[in-house]
Amino acid sequence: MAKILVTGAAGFIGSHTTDHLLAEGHVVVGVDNFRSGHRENLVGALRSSSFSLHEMDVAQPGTVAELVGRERPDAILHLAALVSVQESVANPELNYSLNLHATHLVAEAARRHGVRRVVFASSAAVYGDAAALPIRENSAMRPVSPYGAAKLASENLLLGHAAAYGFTVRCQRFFNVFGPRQDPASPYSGVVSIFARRYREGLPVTIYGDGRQTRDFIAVADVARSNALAATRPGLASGAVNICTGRATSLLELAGHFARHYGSVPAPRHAPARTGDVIHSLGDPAAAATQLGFAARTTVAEGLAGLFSEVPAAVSP
Ligand code: UD2
Repeated sequence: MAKILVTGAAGFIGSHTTDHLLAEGHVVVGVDNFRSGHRENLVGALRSSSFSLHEMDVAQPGTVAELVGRERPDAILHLAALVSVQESVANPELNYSLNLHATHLVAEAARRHGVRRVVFASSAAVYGDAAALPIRENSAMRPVSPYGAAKLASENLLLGHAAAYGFTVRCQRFFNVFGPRQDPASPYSGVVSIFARRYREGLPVTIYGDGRQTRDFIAVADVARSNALAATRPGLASGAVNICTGRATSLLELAGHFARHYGSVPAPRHAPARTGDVIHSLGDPAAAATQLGFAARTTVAEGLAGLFSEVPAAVSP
């Protein structure tokens, strides 16, 4: 069993990953500053004697390095981030602090204290507008936002460090992750979390554009499993893989799943397409299968059914 330091442990992906690692019997050292994470996401983990939680900001020099020196983890799973593409456009400086400078501090902590492996939360945003689908890892990388640029720069920073100082880096290029605990609070939250809240409240959703745009939606339980594999699977070389399903779902199909479950909710409204919105995003999952032994198991319908069972379907009459 391994000891894994997870940054962003109280976040959406971080808390599911923490739960998964604990269930597999690993020891987890969690780090979060609760900027976008929530302590409630860790209620299960906090009951485990194999889990400790440290409130700190990974973007503050010295903090992670000091903790890594004390805890000596086998691997670091660096998931702490500014998660909104739109927020990165509005505040590029904060984006580079959280999504690039913090990565440099994590890489340095790994180097100084001899951590053998770093797993990084990268994104399909490194590709930008892909010319051809499905997107493969050797597709052109042309980020179209400060968010995508910082994720790509972080990948390169980590890969350079890993090669120079002899540790392994695994970059996980997440596609559209959805599931329980995804926070719908911001207008830029993930579309599934926004739809879930609106349908639950009996309110119409807004579809930007004609709704024919497609995404590769992957359930957070699958993403957590892929992170555990990247952190603990023996013998991995450094590299980057898509974490996706290889299946496309349009926004109209997505709304259809909700409408079938919630019945009498008003039909979606349409609004102009968002500036910079990618029309089609679909990943090729083959490299993750070869390198990590990972394949997503949950379909969109199954993942949504899990979400629906968490919340009452009844809407006020
Ligand atoms: C996702 C990731 C982002 C980045 C990117 C990579 C989320 C939240 N964001 O951005 O971090 O990795 O992929 O390219 O997972 N939409 C509506 N109505 C709504 C909200 C959204 O129609 O109320 C549309 C939106 O215009 C887009 C699609 O739904 O066409 C997905 O939007 P999103 O914000 O969930 O995710 P995306 O693909 O922009």
